[in-house]
Amino acid sequence: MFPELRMRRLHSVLFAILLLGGGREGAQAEASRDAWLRYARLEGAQRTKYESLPANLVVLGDSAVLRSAQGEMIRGVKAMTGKTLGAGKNFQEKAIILGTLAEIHTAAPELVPPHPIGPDGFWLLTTQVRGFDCLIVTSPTERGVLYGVFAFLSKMARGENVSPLNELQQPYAATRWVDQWDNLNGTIERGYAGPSIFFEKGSVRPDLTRAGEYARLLASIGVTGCTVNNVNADPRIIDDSFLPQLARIADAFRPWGVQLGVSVDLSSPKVLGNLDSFDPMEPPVIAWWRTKVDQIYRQIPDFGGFVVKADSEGRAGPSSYGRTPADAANVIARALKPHGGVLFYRAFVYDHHLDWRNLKNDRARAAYDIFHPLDGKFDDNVIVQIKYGPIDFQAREPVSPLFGGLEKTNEGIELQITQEYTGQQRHLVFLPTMWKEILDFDLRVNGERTPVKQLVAGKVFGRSAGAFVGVANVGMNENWLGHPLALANLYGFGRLAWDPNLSAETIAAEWTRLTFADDPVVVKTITGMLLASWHTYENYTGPLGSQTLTDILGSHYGPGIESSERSGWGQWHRADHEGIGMDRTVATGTGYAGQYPPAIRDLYESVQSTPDELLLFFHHVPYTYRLHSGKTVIQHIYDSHYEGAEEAADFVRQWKSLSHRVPDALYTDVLARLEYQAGHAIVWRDAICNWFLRTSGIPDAKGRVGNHPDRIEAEAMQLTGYTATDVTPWENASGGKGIECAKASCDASFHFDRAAGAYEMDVQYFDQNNGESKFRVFVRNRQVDEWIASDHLPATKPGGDSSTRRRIPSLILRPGDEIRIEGIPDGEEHAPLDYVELHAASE
Ligand code: GCV
Repeated sequence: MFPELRMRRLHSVLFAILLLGGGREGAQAEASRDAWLRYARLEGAQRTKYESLPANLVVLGDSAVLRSAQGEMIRGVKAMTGKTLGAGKNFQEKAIILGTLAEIHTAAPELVPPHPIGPDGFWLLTTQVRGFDCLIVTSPTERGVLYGVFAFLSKMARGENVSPLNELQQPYAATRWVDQWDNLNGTIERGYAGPSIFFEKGSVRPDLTRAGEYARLLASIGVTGCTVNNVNADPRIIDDSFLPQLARIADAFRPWGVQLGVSVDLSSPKVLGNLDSFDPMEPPVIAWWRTKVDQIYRQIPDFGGFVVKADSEGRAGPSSYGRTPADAANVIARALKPHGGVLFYRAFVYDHHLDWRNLKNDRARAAYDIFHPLDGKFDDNVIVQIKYGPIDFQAREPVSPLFGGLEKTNEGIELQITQEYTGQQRHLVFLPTMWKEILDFDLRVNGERTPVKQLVAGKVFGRSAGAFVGVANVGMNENWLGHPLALANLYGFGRLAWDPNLSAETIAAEWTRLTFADDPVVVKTITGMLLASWHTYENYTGPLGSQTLTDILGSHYGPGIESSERSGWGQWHRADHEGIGMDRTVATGTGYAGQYPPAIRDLYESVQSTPDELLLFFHHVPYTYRLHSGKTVIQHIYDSHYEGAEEAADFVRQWKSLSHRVPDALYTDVLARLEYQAGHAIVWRDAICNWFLRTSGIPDAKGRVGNHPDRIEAEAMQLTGYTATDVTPWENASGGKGIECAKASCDASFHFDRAAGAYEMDVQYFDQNNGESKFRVFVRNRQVDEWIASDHLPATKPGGDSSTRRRIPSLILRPGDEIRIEGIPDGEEHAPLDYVELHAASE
């Protein structure tokens, strides 16, 4: 190869690698493990605002948590203002004072909060004590003092006035936990940001730095506990030999007031304890749990408790012995009780071998059918942990009726921070917007106003506990969740658990300010993108409450419309040639609507009153059914998918307006992800629209579906070495086909036949994770681009998961020009191509 050509290729490969993800290391470093705790240096007037802040810090008491509070205050003030706080004397000079209410009261009895403060609540107060100006951060608990410090620093970082200050905050729900689905081998079920920060190769990691850093992040948003292992639990997690290792994680959490929890397998007494059974009512089993729990508390005195997934997706459960979830939960809860531990029993219990032919069968009914009759039978240190919807973290579901079905039982809501069904952190989806709708939904229990947030916080029925649980699945990636903007979901979860009355907009703006800067353009643009993103994703992935039309049998990522049908998993949408939707009415369907209190049952029972966005969750209707919007169902499907894809493309344009306003590496990282998302939104759009066009036989009134005049199918090109292959399911490739190369290299070419000019060319190809094919593009035999298909999409074959695009921004083309794509396969990936699309460059 000529040196000049080699250099050019090297440059273009480097560029390609940068775009495809190789450049993300630097970007992630910049996004930083500090996430929203960057404490960026304040400039000018912003800094002057805090000049009167006392220069000394007094800490009343000594404990690991108070030392964290002290260290955080020093770190934050120094980073933002440059000022190093000195150690002050107790109420003998102007100072910042940190301490519990009891300590403050001893030193200054006149300081009495305006209202009583509960545990974890805090009071921020600027006042004079013995003639000295003081800033007091206090709480009944040391953890609350730490939360107060974080709240104070957040105010500074967002440029809020902190003098005068008299603010009392109280968490809405007493229990605010995150769950991690980490396996002991270091992988994470439904984790999209690298390996576990806790485990590797069957043990706890020797270096738990990240676990400590995670606890700091959790504390900053008021999260009190973290369950570190998968709910599909490996029994070894509580094996005698493992407990000292767990104790190390608890040590890393403790300074931040985060309690350790673990998921346990109900068969543990049999598997670990060599008992004949794990029947929760058998005395040896009861004794086994008691001994095991006592042993745990000897090593981890502040252990938080267990999570149990049982009789669900193949997990062992009490049904094996004809026992109920309450029987199983109470036995373990009674072992935890003397130590103050909590048992989270998941209501995600269902039969995944349902007969799909029976139109009365309905997985959505399961949680209520099983748990409602047990109301009042659970001990008071059990929390029934309920997923927000009756199915499984879909982009749109009604709220679970079980929230209203437990009056004498503690309950908690399970939200999913990790984006399993919402784009797996490759798509931008800000989930607090959805969570707000769920939490604010008024279930009208007993005919009263009973929003979900009040029910799950235990406020409606005066329960002793209530909980918000978020499945986070952070990993070793520098920025914890993979997509830099996905951190807004972790932040948003904590903020809503603390105060579900905050608006999604407030949370988005707060997070943006803390993470990026106070530049109004940045805040407005990113906040706007975040707030739009859930609807955008819903628009291009699944219509009208029919659930995310993804591959439910595999990755849960790309389109897989029929994967949910004709199987026992019960995520049916029942689309056929005439119509779509599950009839869940009492009158003619599965009766699910009847699980809601009367006002809500009536809302969903009637097709007329069911809101459009949930129509297909509750009713089977013809494609020609007219929505409240005036559109037919089929036209809505077409329009919403085109709108969604356009909105995703617009995110790219919006982000580009921030070039030079956010750090370069971060800018590049997010841009590459948004460009990928815009391309994948088209894959989704086309798969769903084409499938419904073929199934319904009703054309798109706007003529778009199935018509792609700018597209040249790969299988229609002149092929040298390449052969056309069918893609399954057919709708996941344009024209149902792609091309693959079974040789060392192959060519696909065509002649340009449009007006001369500058064009943007999209090459749609398939990037599998079992090879790294190379592609080169030539125009008139001159190479114009090359790249390596080295992304790690969840796919080993051409299809909707692997389909991705390469955009070549500007090509000068003349009629008759030959455009040739050379594919060089690698491993199991046969340089697969789908199509090429050309748009005038100005479009
Ligand atoms: C941890 C869904 C997910 C599973 C998950 C399960 C659960 O089915 O796909 O990965 O298992 O929910 O919440 O238990």
